[in-house]
Amino acid sequence: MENIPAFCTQCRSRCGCIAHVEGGRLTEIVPDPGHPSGKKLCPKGRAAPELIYHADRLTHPMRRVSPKGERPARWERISWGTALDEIAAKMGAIRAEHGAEQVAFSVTTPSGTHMSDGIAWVERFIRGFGSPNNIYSTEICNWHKDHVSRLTYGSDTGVPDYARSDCMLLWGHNPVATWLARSVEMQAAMKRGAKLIVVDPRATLFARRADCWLRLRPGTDQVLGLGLIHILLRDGTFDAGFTARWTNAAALVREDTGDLLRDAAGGLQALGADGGVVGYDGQKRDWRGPVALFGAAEVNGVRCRTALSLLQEVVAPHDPTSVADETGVDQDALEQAAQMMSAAEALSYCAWNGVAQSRTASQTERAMAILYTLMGHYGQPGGNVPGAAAAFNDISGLDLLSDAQKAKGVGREARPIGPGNQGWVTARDVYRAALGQGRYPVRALISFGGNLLAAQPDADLATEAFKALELHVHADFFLNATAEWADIVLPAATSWEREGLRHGFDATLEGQRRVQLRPAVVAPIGESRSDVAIVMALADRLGMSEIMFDCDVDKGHAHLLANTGVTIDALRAQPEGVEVPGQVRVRAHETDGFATPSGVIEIYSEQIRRTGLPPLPVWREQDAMVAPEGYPVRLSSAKSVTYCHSQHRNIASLRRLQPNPPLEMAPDVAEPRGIADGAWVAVTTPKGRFLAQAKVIAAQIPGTVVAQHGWWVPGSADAPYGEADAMAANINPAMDTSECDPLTGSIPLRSGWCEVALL
Ligand SMILES: Nc1nc2c(c(=O)[nH]1)N[C@H]1C(S)=C(S)[C@@H](COP(=O)(O)OP(=O)(O)OC[C@H]3O[C@@H](n4cnc5c(=O)[nH]c(N)nc54)[C@H](O)[C@@H]3O)O[C@H]1N2
Ligand SMILES: Nc1nc2c(c(=O)[nH]1)N[C@H]1C(S)=C(S)[C@@H](COP(=O)(O)OP(=O)(O)OC[C@H]3O[C@@H](n4cnc5c(=O)[nH]c(N)nc54)[C@H](O)[C@@H]3O)O[C@H]1N2
Ligand code: SF4
Ligand SMILES: [Mo]
Repeated sequence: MENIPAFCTQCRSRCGCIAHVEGGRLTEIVPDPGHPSGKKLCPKGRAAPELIYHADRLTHPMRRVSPKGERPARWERISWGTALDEIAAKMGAIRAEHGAEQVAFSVTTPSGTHMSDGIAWVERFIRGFGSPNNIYSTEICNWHKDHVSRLTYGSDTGVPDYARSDCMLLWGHNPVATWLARSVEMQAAMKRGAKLIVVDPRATLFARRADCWLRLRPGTDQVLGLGLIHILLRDGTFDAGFTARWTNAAALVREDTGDLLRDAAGGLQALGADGGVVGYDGQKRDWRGPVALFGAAEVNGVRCRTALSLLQEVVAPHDPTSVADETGVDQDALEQAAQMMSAAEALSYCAWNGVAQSRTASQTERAMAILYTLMGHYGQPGGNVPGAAAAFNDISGLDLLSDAQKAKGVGREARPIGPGNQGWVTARDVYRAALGQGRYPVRALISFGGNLLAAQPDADLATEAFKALELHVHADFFLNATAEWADIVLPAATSWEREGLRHGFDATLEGQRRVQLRPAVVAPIGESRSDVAIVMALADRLGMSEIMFDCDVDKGHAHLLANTGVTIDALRAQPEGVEVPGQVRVRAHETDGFATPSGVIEIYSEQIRRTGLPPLPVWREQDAMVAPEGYPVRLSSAKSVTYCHSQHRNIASLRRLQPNPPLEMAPDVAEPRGIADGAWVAVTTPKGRFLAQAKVIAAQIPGTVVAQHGWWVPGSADAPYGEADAMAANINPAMDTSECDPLTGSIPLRSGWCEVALL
């Protein structure tokens, strides 16, 4: 038996492991406790052999020979040469005749699939080809925490330094199910005595163990954030020193224009402690004199107020009583959470999907970032620390996509500082363009995994769009619901069947020093090929070889590592990975400032204001959640440890753990409707309907149900739906997309309304 050091790429945790291989077959994976994220493995990671050797794996390229939409689709086997020649020829022709933007792409999420360490190459190919249209789910996944956060901090929310935290805030994120290595670190911190605050409508494991659980109604997080800021400002329990020095809180805002007041050289101007005006010294990274955080001044006849005074006005309506009314959070718990945060020596936080899927996701992210800023722990030991352990060169090719091409991205005109800047677009914008409702028609869709029909709403629009496409290609391990519509499907190799490079394992700051070149542990099944091999073969045919490092993966990786002192040969010699010299820098702002346009944390955001949106996270009347007539129950969703999105229902060991789609129900929803645990129910929204099996949970916030997305396979033996209506349990057709977050395009997958009835 061979023991091969590896890591699992199946989810965001990226757990270090040892692969046991016998006679060329993977038999099992076991934890590698010496690895920074290797202490535990979950059931779906351990199911790797079942995934690799699954009877339904795609093993050769195929062309659909039945009409689009006919089910089951009929296929003929084709050679890789034929498939690649045909795809490249069509892509090249569309680019030459109409422009690269008319070829759209979709890439499955690197946070919940093996795309995790293929993504840089696939994106390099897409951007190098010149298309600004890549459906990437980022606006409902990570864009808020990783990019909206930049509008405030100048960088992402950073890595929570749990090893040194004494208080952890976990907000709309459930690492027990979705990020095992992070969950392990948090539990270790709790054992050490660190306090925990959880913001979640559901009684997750961490919510039940928390020192303070803010059990809120789905979709009301922004109000909660503003309420916590209200208390800090009311009591003066924020970090006034950090806030004054490192943010634009004291900066004056002109009442006439809403711009920040600037001196002739464009420098910020703050309210001085003596009531005058104080300039900013960009060299020293400090104000030229003592500043006041609250107050007003008249400067050359213009009335100005400090940014923090304006924030105080924004949070004024959100006193604890009204926050409790809107969010359902207990008032004492709210006060307790504010008190715990202010008392913390080292406060870290993390937030994810629970706050990223609503019409107000961006301003929610802003409220959380401002709250955290006011506490003064960003970049501090035990707080959230941005940056990597070494300077890695980016090979994902953002530099290859010109501004002119980016400007052509679908939806870019509506959201100028949204994900379109990276060439990431929403599914529905692409569908509409394919149907001729955009600035130009999208003629082709090339997908690297993903399951648009199951993981995204608007399936009807999607299938109309698919019918209109001139070329539709899908590379995957399996023929999923979306792949059935493709003209050509390509068999993709799993990460166990190919090499993969990961730099930084970010459950801890120390783990960020680990770089690992994971070897292929087994040979590819059938004729399957890695996504990287597929894009290289297409790049070669499209004359893009030079920009793809001569289609030589090692050359690209050598460039990625060029500044780190680590070589590819060293990585090959040590498959368990090597540590790069250097550490993640704490308090980097003390020497470098923050990477915002002003160099300080931007509580007042001129970048957002320039797009016509509020520069402070004001909760507007139209943001309030109002139940549509006849749909009184709040509807959200959450993930389980068993599955990733629409995957894994075909893995027998996992399906046994969770045979049916659950609907977690608060007792006050279940009881009056006569719904008992285990009953099958229909959930109806103004948009559609889905089926699920009731799970009544005593501690869940009243008035709320929480579903699980990703079901699109025939029901198990006791399910009231079968082969013919396999999509009956899919929640996304019932999700409304008519309104979206104006900055990012996020949609209200967590803040819907429904009615529930016994089947
Ligand atoms: N097992 C597994 N792991 C995964 C994935 C997977 O599909 N399965 N997917 C990966 C990907 S792509 C991602 S993005 C991450 C996501 O990781 P998480 O963010 O942890 O994912 P979720 O469980 O969807 O949502 C987190 C929590 O939000 C809560 N929640 C629901 N509505 C609200 C709300 O309105 N407000 C608040 N505050 N909380 C709310 C849910 O109850 C849930 O506990 O997981 C990654 N890891
Ligand atoms: N209602 C609701 N909808 C949601 C969410 C929610 O919480 N609620 N979560 C959203 C989130 S956070 C995300 S990220 C999206 C995810 O949405 P998708 O990215 O569409 O993810 P999946 O549905 O899991 O589809 C993954 C497909 O890619 C294939 N695959 C896996 N790895 C690879 C690989 O390395 N290469 C190739 N070529 N194929 C591969 C799998 O076999 C599978 O068929 O869903 C979103 N949809
Ligand atoms: S938590 Fe499970 S699926 Fe995710 S990386 Fe670890 S073993 Fe793999
Ligand atoms: Mo995601």
